[in-house]
Amino acid sequence: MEYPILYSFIRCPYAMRARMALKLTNIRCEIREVRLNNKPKQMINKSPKGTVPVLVLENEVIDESNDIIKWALRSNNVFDGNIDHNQIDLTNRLIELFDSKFKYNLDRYKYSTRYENIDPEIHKRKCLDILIYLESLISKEGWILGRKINKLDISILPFIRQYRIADIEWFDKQDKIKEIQKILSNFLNSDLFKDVMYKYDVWNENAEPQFFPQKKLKNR
Ligand SMILES: N[C@@H](CCC(=O)N[C@@H](CS)C(=O)NCC(=O)O)C(=O)O
Repeated sequence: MEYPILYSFIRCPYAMRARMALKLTNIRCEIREVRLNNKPKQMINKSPKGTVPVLVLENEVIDESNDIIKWALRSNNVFDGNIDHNQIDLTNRLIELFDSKFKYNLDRYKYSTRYENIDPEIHKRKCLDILIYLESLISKEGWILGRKINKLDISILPFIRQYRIADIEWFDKQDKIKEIQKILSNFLNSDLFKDVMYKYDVWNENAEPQFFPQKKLKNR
């Protein structure tokens, strides 16, 4: 197997964070763009739980986005030195907060018709409260906790992006999350984000392999 295989879906925030980690660590993959309503059997054979992203290695299948990030950083920890050691705990706690509480409320706000007896406005507000808390921790140096991009940025900005998309005009007017608006806007305009949002054809077993990242890499 020359390259790892990444099953991915362009708009999935978990797949986005995995693609960013692979891009930043300069790891090239064969990318298989999937649709969630038509998952390829090859993916399900490797990971029966049926979520993306899935990274298939020679002797291992990694099907949790946080584990893909961990694996990518093991070979090339590009974030080392980007934050103070005492911020590592905070980073992990914030990722956990977004993966659990923020995501829970985001789903009930954004996809409210999928749930019974809920008020999307309550969940919109709960997400905003989490963002106001995050705002109080922001470094004002460019990224969430410092001058350089970090695991926290790639892990949670895709979810904040989704929250914004649900009501862009409203989000952009919120004056208690001004730093988050700035960071998100820089993120959406970054080359990194553009590269990970490159539109690949949906994979099928007869198609020519497609590779991620698109651009030729320097070190591999
Ligand atoms: N905990 C998983 C969650 C991944 C996840 O839930 N991905 C969604 C797409 S954003 C998915 O594949 N859902 C399956 C489906 O909708 O059928 C991870 O971090 O990788």
